[in-house]
Amino acid sequence: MERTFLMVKPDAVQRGLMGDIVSRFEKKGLKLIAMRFMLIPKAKAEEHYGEHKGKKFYDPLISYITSGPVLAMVWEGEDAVSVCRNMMGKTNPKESAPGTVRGDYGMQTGRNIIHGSDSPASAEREISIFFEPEDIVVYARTADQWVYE
Ligand code: D4T
Repeated sequence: MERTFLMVKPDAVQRGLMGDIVSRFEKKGLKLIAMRFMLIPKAKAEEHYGEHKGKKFYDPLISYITSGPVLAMVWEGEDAVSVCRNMMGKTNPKESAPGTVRGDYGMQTGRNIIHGSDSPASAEREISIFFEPEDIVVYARTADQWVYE
């Protein structure tokens, strides 16, 4: 099983979309193993988006992601990274397909609703920024026998 890091961004929290977004991943068959509603300290935001430092959208991105609470989560499932990326849609919500989170709710890249890890290695790095190992809830989910053959 693979793990991925997802985060409902401040715009989606303010717009009351948390429940819908969590529900989509839950209904898909992914398993929630950690969740934290939080304000991101600036240093953590800078660590998370370190690869974008120096780009023209970096400062607005850090302001945006620290502008209000976010819902940080870890989800587990077969190929969880790519499954979740497909459900999120393209980075620019104007180009995201209807039926995806960004395609259904977003209008601009700078307010694109949700973050999701882009590889298993990124997932591992991002999970360690937002969660301690003991925050991960290990449990058997009985419905898994109806999700996987
Ligand atoms: P995140 O990381 O938020 O899930 O987005 P993506 O993985 O889909 O896209 P990304 O890493 O290329 O961009 C990170 C973050 O920066 C914002 N952004 C990006 C922006 O404001 N302007 C831009 O031109 C780009 C490329 C949106 C997402």
